[in-house]
Parts: sequence; structure tokens; C-alpha cells
Amino acid sequence: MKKALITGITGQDGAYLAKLLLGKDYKVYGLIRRIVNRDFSNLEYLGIDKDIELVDGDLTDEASLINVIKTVKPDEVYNLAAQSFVGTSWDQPLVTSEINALGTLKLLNAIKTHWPTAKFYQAATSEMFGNSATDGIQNENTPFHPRSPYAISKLFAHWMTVNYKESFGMFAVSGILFNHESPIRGKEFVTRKITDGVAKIKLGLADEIKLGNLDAKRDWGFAGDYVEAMWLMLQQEEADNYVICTGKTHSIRELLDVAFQHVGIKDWDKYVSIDPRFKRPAELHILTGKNDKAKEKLNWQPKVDFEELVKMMVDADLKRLKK
Ligand code: NAP
Ligand code: F7E
Repeated sequence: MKKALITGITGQDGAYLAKLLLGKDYKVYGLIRRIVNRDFSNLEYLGIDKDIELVDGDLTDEASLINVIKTVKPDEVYNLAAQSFVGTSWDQPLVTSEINALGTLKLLNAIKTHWPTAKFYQAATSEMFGNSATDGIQNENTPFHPRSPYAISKLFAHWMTVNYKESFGMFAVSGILFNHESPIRGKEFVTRKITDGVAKIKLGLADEIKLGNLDAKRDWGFAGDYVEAMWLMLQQEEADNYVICTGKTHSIRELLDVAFQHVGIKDWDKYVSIDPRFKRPAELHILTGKNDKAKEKLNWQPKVDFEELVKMMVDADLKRLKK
């Protein structure tokens, strides 16, 4: 039985990845840090909360990571833990860097020193590209120009992953994933904020959604599809980096159109207001990925399209709220 260690097990991707690996007969270990009110709702939502072996540790604490690596001796390590909210990274750049940048380095070092045969997956991000592509389309060869402390911290972790592969021969890959969402996406991210808000408005529990920049465009996919790409990257002969995306881009306005129309509301203007607090000091205007390499080498492609994704999320929020 293969052993996988997942950091970020309580997050969106950690839960979907754990479900995928359990289905493939892996023994799944999930790293959890000490916090007061532990929340396993994502694992519960997917019905796998009893199937994970939890191990204590924090990405900022190297001793705990060494202990976990020595104890678990994993075949595969998926580093998904992060301060993952871009907006917060301007308010908490140090915490963001401690976790995302130095935390990744600590984990790489623990693996290199104590269990170097483990294959390593790093959760990199399309945020690393910034606005560098003049045509708004990004692939593995697009230059990086990070525009937030979050993106900068992830770029450090990305290059450290590449460097540990090149310097020490570790099987270490960096998956450059574009935005991916699901019914268990955190409610501060714009997709879930909108689907939760639309469901509340439909049920008469709210009358407004406050948003920032409605003109930003993102390439949104389904988290359930994207975790499969993470796994596939670690099953290849050669460690390599891949862009994972749908190749299609939509604005926040289009997201609002689909979500409101799904509950029978055509004119959403009266329910949406602009609040400058949700605008960013530096914005990424348009992200659209090209997934040719992943299609060709991993035989991967997304299954859920944008409209299906938004409707799935609205339906899940309606169901949850009705309960
Ligand atoms: P998420 O839902 O925000 O989950 C983040 C996870 O990290 C949580 O389980 C959290 O645990 C854990 N964590 C935070 N700080 C930690 C620390 N110091 N030590 C140990 N665990 C810690 O994120 P996600 O959407 O699943 O994304 C997974 C990864 O992919 C992240 O690295 C993110 O930056 C990256 N990424 C995401 C996307 C996307 O669109 N979702 C795209 C590209 C890259 P607690 O429960 O303890 O808070
Ligand atoms: O913002 C705009 C906002 O916070 C998307 C993370 O998973 O994906 C995610 O980062 C867009 C931005 O995601 C609101 O300005 C407008 O242009 O949902 P988001 P993100 O910043 O793209 C990447 C790939 C990651 O790696 C990250 O970890 O939506 N927007 N109004 C808003 N965004 C939010 N959150 N809230 C608003 O009210």
C-alpha cells in the first residue's frame, strides 16, 4: 500500500486529493496544525473524515516536519498547505512568506535529509505569472512577474522545488494550477462568496453581495479535476512542471450572470454593490492558461466546464442553507 502525506488536508484541495488517493488504495496521512477550533467539514462533506491518519505538525516548524517525515516515511508528499488568500497577503506578508515560502523549504529539507526517496508535489499557482503575458495567455514558458506577497512567496517555493530537483536529484514537481473551485471552496474566494450570496438571496436570507473588481477575468476549473493532475504528475518517469487550467476565461460579471440566472434572477444589479475594501492594491486583469503539455504528457483534461461548476456550487449552497 502506497503512503501519501498531504499538507493542507483540511483545505479544499487536501480533501479532494485525499478522496482521490483513498480511492486508489493509498494510506493517507494528513498534516494538521494546532488551532483552537478544528474544522474537518471539508473532509466530512466528502465522507472521508474517518479515513485519514492525522499527524501533528506545522509548516513553519521544521522539527515537527522532520518528525512527521521520519515517522510516516511517505512514498509521495503533496505540499498543499498555505496562507492561500491573495488579499490577506498584503496585510500579512510575513506570515504568508513564513508558511508558503520558508515552510516549503523546510519541508523540502526534511525530505532531502530524512527520506529522500519520497516524491514531492508543490502547489504552485498561476498568480506567479502576474500580468506578464501581453495576450493574457500563459503556459509553462511564460515569464513570471508576481504582483502580490502571496505570488512572490509561491515563486520562491516554486524555484526551491526546481532547485532541489536539480541540485539533489529529488523527484520534485511544481504544478502551476489556475483557479479551481468547488462546493467546499473557502467563502472568502470570489466564486464561493457569490454562490453562497446568491443562494442566501434566493432563500430570502440576504439582500446584497459586496464585491470588488468585477472586470477581472480568471480561468476557473473544478478542484476535483485538478487534484487528478497533481497525482498524475507524481506518476511520470521524469519530474517536470505543468500548467493546469481549462483554457477558457470568464469575468466576475459572467460568474454573476450564471449564478443569478440559475436561481431565476435575471437582473442582478440591484443585489450587487461595489465595496473598495475588496479591491486589491495590484490586480491581475486576465488569466487564461494553455494546457497542451498536460494534455499531451499527462493525458489530463478538465471534465467540468465553467457553467456546470457555478451551478454545482449554487446548488450545493442552496442545499446546505435549506438544512
Ligand atoms: P485552502 O483551502 O486555503 O487550504 C489551505 C490549507 O493549508 C488548510 O488546510 C490549512 O489548515 C493549511 N495550512 C495553512 N497554514 C498552515 C501551516 N502553517 N501549517 C500547516 N498547515 C497549514 O487552499 P486550497 O484552495 O485547497 O489550495 C491548496 C494549495 O494550492 C495552496 O497551497 C494554494 O496556495 C494552492 N493553489 C490553490 C489554487 C486554487 O485555485 N484553489 C490555485 C493555485 C494554487 P488549517 O485548517 O489549519 O487552516
Ligand atoms: O479572486 C476579484 C479579485 O480571491 C479572484 C487562490 O486560490 O486562485 C486564488 O486567488 C478575482 C480577483 O482568487 C472580489 O480581485 C472581485 O481578481 O477568488 P479570488 P485569486 O486571487 O485569483 C489563485 C490561482 C491562487 O493561487 C490563490 O491561492 O476576483 N474579486 N471582488 C474578488 N475577490 C474576492 N476574494 N472577493 C471579492 O469580493
